[in-house]
Amino acid sequence: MIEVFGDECSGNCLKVKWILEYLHRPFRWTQVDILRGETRTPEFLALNPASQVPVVVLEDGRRLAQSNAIVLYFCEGTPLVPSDPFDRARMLEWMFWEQYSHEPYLAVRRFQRLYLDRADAEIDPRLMERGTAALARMEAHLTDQRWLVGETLSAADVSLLPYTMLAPEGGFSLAEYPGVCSWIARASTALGIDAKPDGDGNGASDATS
Ligand SMILES: N[C@@H](CCC(=O)N[C@@H](CS)C(=O)NCC(=O)O)C(=O)O
Repeated sequence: MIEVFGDECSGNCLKVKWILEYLHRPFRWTQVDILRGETRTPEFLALNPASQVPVVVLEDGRRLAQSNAIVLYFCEGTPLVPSDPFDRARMLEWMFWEQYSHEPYLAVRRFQRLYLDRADAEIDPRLMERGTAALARMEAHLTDQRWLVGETLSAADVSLLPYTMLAPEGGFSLAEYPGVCSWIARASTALGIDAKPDGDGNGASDATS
C-alpha cells in the first residue's frame, strides 16, 4: 500500500491526502509532527534528506517528495492532467507559480501566525504584501474562468487549493476576492472537501489544518 508521511496541519501534505482520496487510491498515513522536529530525526532524514513532508513511499519502495511532483505523479493519465501539451504546460505554470510566488507568502504567514503564535506586528510585512498580490493574481484569472486551466478541475487546482482556502488563518481576507471564493467552493466540491472560507481573516475555517 502507498504510505504517506505528512502532517495534516500542512497544506502541502493536504494536497497529497486529497488527491489520493479523490482518486480512490488506498494509502496509509504516518503523521510526522513538524512542530516537534520529527522531520529532523536521522530516521526521517534517511527517508527525505530535505527534511520535509510530504513524502510518499510507493508499493515498490520508491520514494517521492515535493507536493506538486507527488500530485502530478498520481494525476498522470487521469483527466486532471490535460492531454494538450500547451494546456499541460499551463497547468505546470500554475504549479510552479504556487511554489515560488504563492506558498512562500500565504503558507509562511499562516505558519507564523497559527503555529508560532506570532502577532501580526511581528511578521514580516512583505508576506502580507506578496500574499495579497498572489490572491489578486488568482482573482484576475478566476473572475471569468471557472478553473485555473481549461474547462475542468486539473492538478493545478489541487495544488493551489489548500493554501488559498486556508489563507484566512494567515490573516488574509478573502472577502474581496469573489472569484477566488467561488473557485474554492467549486474545487472543494469537485474534490469532495468540506470548505467554508469565512473570508474575514479571523481564521475561522472548517478546513483541516
Ligand atoms: N516545496 C515543498 C515544501 C515542503 C515543506 O515546506 N514542508 C514543510 C511543511 S509544509 C516541512 O516539512 N517542514 C519541516 C521542516 O522544515 O523541518 C513541497 O511542496 O513539498
